Formats: sequence, C-alpha cells, structure tokens
Amino acid sequence: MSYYKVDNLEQYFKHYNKSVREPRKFWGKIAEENFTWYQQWDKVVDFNMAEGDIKWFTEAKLNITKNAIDRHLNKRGDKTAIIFEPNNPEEEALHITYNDLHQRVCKMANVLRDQGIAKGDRVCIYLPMIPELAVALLACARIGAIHSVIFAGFSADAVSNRITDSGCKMVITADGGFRGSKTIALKEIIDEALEKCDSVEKILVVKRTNTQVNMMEGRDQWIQPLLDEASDNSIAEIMDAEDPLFILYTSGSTGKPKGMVHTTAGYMVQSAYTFKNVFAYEETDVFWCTADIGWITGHSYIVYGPLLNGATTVIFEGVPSYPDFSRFWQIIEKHKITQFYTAPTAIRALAKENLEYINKYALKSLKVIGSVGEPINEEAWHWYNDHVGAKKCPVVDTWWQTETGGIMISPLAFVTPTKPTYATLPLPGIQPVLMDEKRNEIEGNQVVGSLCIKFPWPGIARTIWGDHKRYIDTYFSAFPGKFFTGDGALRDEVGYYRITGRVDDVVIVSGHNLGTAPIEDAINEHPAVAESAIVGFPHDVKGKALYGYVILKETGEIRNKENLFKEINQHISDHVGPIAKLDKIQFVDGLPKTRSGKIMRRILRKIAEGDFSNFGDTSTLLNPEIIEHIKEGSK
Ligand code: 6R9
Repeated sequence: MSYYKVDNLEQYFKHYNKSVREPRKFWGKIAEENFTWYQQWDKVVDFNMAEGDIKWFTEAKLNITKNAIDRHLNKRGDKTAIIFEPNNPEEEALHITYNDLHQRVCKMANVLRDQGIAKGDRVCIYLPMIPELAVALLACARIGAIHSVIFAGFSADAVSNRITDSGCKMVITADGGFRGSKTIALKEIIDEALEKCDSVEKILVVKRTNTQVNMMEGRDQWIQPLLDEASDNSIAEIMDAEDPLFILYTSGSTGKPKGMVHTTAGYMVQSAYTFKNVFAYEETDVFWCTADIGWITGHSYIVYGPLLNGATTVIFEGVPSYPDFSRFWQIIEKHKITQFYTAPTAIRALAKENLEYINKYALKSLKVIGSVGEPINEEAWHWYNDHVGAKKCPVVDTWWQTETGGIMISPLAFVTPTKPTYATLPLPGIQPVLMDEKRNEIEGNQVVGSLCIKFPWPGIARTIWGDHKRYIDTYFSAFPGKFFTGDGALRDEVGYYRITGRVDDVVIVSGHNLGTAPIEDAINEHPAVAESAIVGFPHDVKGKALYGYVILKETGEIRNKENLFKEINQHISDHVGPIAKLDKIQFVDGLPKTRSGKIMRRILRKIAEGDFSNFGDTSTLLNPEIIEHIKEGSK
C-alpha cells in the first residue's frame, strides 16, 4: 500500500491513524517510494523535543535537485516546469521545460562554484520574481550552498541585518525589479546594505530593468556572460539528510528576525507530500501560487513542492492591481491555471473592486483554490468560493508557518469537506494539540487553547541560525516537550480546527478569552467596512477592553460615525456575543502591515494604550507612514 496520496476521506483516516501509530513506517515508506537517494537512512526519526534536537532520515544521502529536476528528465524533459508571466502583460510569457531548467541550474551551479562558493557557504538571494530566482535557489542546492532569500521589497537595513546574521559570502541580485508601474533599484539597495556588512565577497547581477548600476571592480559582475561561458552539466553535491538547505527569516515579529534553518531530506519529503495532497495535484495541472519566493510559501509551493512532483509552476513578476484589478483573472484564463493559491489580504483587496474585473475572464480551468497567511474571514471565504471557485472548487484554507516548512492543517482537496474559516483537519503525520494555561492538554471537542504540535514532522525547522537557545526558548519551553506555534485555535464538535489568531492577539475581557479573528470577522461583515483590526487596552473594570481600528469602504457615501459604531457593535453582538463589543472605535485609512500582509498589532496596541513612546522595530512594515496618521486620529 502506498501512502503518498490520499484519495478519499476514509483513506485519510486510515493514513492518519497509521502516521500516528507508526510514524516511522509511514514517513519511511513515503520517503523510500517517492524519492531518489544515494544512500538510505538508518533511522527515520531521532529526536528530543525538550532540547529542540530533531533529525529525520539520519545518515541518508541525497541531493534535492536530483529529485526536483534530474529524475524527471527521462519522462518529462520537454514538459514545462516553469511558466514565467512578466509584470508587463504585453511581454511574452516564458515556458521553461525541465530540460531547460536542468541546463540553467547546472550553468548557474558552475558559476557559483567558479566564484568560490562551496558546500555550507551562505548565499543571499535578493531578486525580483523572475526565473533566475528559482534557478538561483536550485543552483545553491545543487552545490550544497545554503540559500538565504531576502524578499526584494526589504529595505537596505533589513537586508544588511540578515546578511550579517547569516554571514553570506555572496549576493545574487538584479539591476532592478518591475512591480506594477514601479521599478525598484535592487542593486542600489544591495550597495547600501553592504556598507555595513563585511562577509560578502562577490555580487552577481542579473540584468532585468536596464537600470543604471555601479559595479565595484573585483566584487561585482554581470551574471549573464558567466552563464554563457559555463558548462551546462554539473555534478550534484552529495548532501547529508540533515545538511541545511536554506535559511529563511520570519516576518514581522518583535526583536531581531529569526533565521529559521531548514534541512534537506525532511523538507523535501514534507513539501512534496503536502503539495501533492492538499492541492490534489495531477500530471497535467498548471499550478499557480501568487506568493513571493521571498516567503516560505513561495519556497515550498512555487519552487520545491511543485518541482519535486514534476509539476508546471507559475512565477508571476507583477502585482494583482497592474495594469488593472483583473490581472490575476486574466492570468488564470491565459495559462489555464488548475490550482490557484493566494492570501486573504489579496482576496479582500480584489473583492472590494467591481465584479466586472473578474466576470470578463473564464476561470473554468480552476479545480482547487487555496488560502494562506492569516485567518480568512467568512465574507472573503464566500467571495472567493462564489466568484473565483464558482462554488465548484474546494477552498483549501492552509494553516502553517515558516517554521513548519509545509502545510500542517488544511482540507485535502476532494477529500476533506470544507467549512468556511476552518483549516479543518491535520495532514497525516501532524499531531496538533490544544493546551490550556496550566500547560495541560485539552481533550475532547468544542474547546479552545494554544496550538502545539506534539510529535516532530519531517519539515520542522531545526534551529535558528546561530542561536539554538532562542529556538528552544521560542518553540519548546512554553509547553515543555511540545512545539508551540504561537497561534490559538478552537476545535469544533467534529474535531475541525479553526485558527483564531496569534495567541498574543488574544484579549481577555472580563475573564473571557477572545480571539481577535472572529471579532474582526464580525466587524467585516458590516457592509460599510473594508477591513478591521482589534486590540486590547487597559480597562478599570474589565481588565482589558477592545479597541477597534476600522477601514471603511470607499462608497462616497457619508455615514454618521456614531450610528456606524452602534451598528458595528450590534454585528459583534450578533456574531460573537455582547462581551466582544468594542469600547472604542477609530476609523482609519490603513493598518500597519508587514510586507507579507500581516497586521503589526503591537503598534496598534501601543496606540490604543496611548503610549506613543517606542514602536520598536518597524523595518518590516510596508506602510510605516500610516503610524503617524493612526496616532493623530487616536488623540
Ligand atoms: C505560511 C505562512 C505564519 C503565521 C501562523 C498564523 C498565520 C498562516 C494561516 C494563518 C490562519 C491560515 N497563518 N496561515 N492563520 N489561517 N490558513 O504564512 O508562514 O509567514 O511564517 O506565518 O501566519 O498566525 O502562525 P508565516
């Protein structure tokens, strides 16, 4: 019996139970039957959770690019591996076959080796969403260098901190990047970032925008002439299962960013298995994940997961609003996308626009639509289901984290019945538990608690680069022996999970635990509301009371704010309960968001508390200017 693909609900429970009872057999069989190894493991897993010491497939030898590229060449050499859709819709899309990809990756791998990069060296990749970005990741993996992709929207400061933290020897960047109507001078940002780092010896530059750049003699080189000269064959480095594959910094939390380290074999197995099952991937599908490769979603579901399965994956350079709000829908029609995977923030933004943008295009190729990154509110879920999925495509609401490497809790398309706003059931191999404040596991259903995972899974990040103690403190000490996700969740009457938001977003009002997400859902249900965020602020009687920041839809209609406040509270009363009513409301033009679309609540919390003294690190904010506006409006 093969465990690689779950075909129906009954089989899901069978596989799930097997994965809990005999995790070694379960993952061992998947690893053995679906991947190419130079040498088998001696233990499937070896771990001590309390010490954050986790190893999968010990002593096994492999190269992930052999699995993501070479082994497909016989059967699928001429199949498209990557479709590149440029920012400008007038520019022709590029179809890169598996043969082409092999050649490109080998060439770049040879260039990296020629430039002195060896196994274990860190390479910073700061590129726009162009094919070279995926090729650069794979070229690093081919030679055993550790890639550290930094989202090409980060500022010089953020880049420089990350490069210094991981001690990168090389940076691969571009002259510039196109994003909608803008051009971003990436090389210039790298030049500025490097003023403060001394580990970088070489910079390779891709030409994309023809932006004027300064090339420093001896340090900087255009990559194309080097690629032209390089051989198109390169021997893959033999890697140990636990050799680091990449470092990826997590977005938007307090303090110094955490460089999560993912290792080779476990990450490979997890990203491939989850891709196949969550999206019900089949050979002729065309898969499109709209994330940036600079985030974990792009690593796992634009690059590794799809390529490991021999799929066709789309790299889109642009933004959903350029040249207009129909761009996503136009691309789905053009490339006959079968699986579409995006974020609630994008769904809400597009749902605000006229339906004509979407109705112009035929989306009938779609089979599965997915959501990731934050809780999806009910209104957005229905809009997505009705207008994008035409009520025919399962909506897979996928919960996971940079730290988990792959999707953890999610419906499996065509297997798990979906339920709006619920991530539903854990994937086989994943053992979630809810914990109470006394650190006890909460048994049974219809309960809420802190979401932990009690058994390791292959894709878990193994450490924080350079700071294993912080790794243990952050993930394994709040609930000893368990991995703490930082999220709260509820488990409904049938055992479905709903992620209620970060636990640090939970507000205790008059002794009641209130998750922010369901209250925001209720507020967003009000027809005048576009988006909202709530936080707690100190209250004499209740301990904490709720403060709501609300963005109104631009309807041109002037509303009486007093009445609106009452109506919104009525909505909350109706949907969540009177206990969750807001004490204060502030109408704002925007919310402080990280570049990956998450609301930075700690800033809103400080403003709600009237404390304007120190907002901490705001370098990951997309719109730092909004802070001043919200501050003024709060007075
Ligand atoms: C993949 C990714 C992780 C945090 C996570 C949670 C939130 C992600 C979610 C979700 C509710 C979902 N999150 N997916 N919350 N429902 N389907 O986003 O990784 O950037 O590390 O963020 O995002 O709070 O803990 P990352």
